[in-house]
Amino acid sequence: MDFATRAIHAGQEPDPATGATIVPIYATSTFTQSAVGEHKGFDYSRVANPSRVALETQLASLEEARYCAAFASGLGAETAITSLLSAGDHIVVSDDTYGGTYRLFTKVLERFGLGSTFVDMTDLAAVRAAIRPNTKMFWIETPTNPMLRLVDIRAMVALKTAGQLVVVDNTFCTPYFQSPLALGADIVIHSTTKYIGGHSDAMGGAAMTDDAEIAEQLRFLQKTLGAVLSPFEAFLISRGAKTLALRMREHASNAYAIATFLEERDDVERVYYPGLASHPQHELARRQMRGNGGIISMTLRGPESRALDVARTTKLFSLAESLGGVESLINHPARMTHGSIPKAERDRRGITEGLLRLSVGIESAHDLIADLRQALDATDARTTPASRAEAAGSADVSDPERIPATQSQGAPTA
Ligand code: P1T
Repeated sequence: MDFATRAIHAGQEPDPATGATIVPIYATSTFTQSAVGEHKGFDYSRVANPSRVALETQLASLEEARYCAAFASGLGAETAITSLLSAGDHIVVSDDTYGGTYRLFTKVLERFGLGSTFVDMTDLAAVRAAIRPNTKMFWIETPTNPMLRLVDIRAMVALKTAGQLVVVDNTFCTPYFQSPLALGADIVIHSTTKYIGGHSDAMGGAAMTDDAEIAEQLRFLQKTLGAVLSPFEAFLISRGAKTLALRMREHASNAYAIATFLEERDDVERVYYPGLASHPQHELARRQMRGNGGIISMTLRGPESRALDVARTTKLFSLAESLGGVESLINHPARMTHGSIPKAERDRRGITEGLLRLSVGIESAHDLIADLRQALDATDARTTPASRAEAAGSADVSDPERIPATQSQGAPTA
């Protein structure tokens, strides 16, 4: 069956007790047993819950995986996957990852004796040089967050030897646009908070694999670490996932239109989007991905204050962390999503003060472009700092929809 059909039908059998067409929210922590050990396959919701199982079946089908385990967040899934390893093991990680992933690896796993080396995975020689005798895992984000660099999954799989696992974070592409397991990866991880849920109303994560032994270990870790998805969140994410195909097509076509618009502006120094011919790995994108997704980053000309001004001047693009919802978001990675990465590291990756990341929603592309145009024009790089401050200040008073300046200065929160 095709993707769009599986998205709606996989795991969604009518409820056996009532015939309810939509899988109910099984809001129960426990299940009554008829005798000790005699039950209908469920005994305690941390271990398994029918709403979660329905979602796991649906997501496994979308990723064309044999197994899926759902977690309370993307980081919950990451915690479980990295817990497959032991103290003394080593992970090679792509050096441009979500800031929270960087924080987990450097601030927590390191303390438990699980070392990691961050490396530019677009450079295979650098990856080879980073491999140690105790390397047990390659952790790949592709496209990377927020620089939209691509990692060649097949080439990475070719590097691995027995006993090593290749893990791919497929959050940005989703299974609609990229199939890491088919390219040889061992585990796919998702923040289902993003495109899979798709409506910015639920936190979740998932790990998929074709390997029965890994799946069994992940199930063990799911119930043992306890970062499980609630039945209500499972319902929301499952409902969102049913329209994943439709949404991804819209995200990608809107993003392409916006990336093209941005690339033509003199006051935008650089646009990062794998669908642009100017992207250094455009060929790899065409080979590895079936579409380019909805995330664009751009480096603006002018000082950091201009990027902050743009971020608070857009009206349809909400200034917020996260991505992948139907509504458009704008984010200043250096101060927000990637604030937990030290500045020197950020600068090395290109996460400068002038960088903005857009999560392009499924509103009208025409309206989104108009919104970006007015924000860029209002904060033109050629205006003086004084006139910018004046323009921003007066607009704050006159326009109730405008985000107050203080909100753009917040400490990294996620
Ligand atoms: O937020 P959570 O569901 O725990 O997912 C973590 C995560 C994992 N992988 C990728 C590629 C991600 O982008 C994220 C979360 N990212 C954001 C919140 C963000 O704004 O980039």
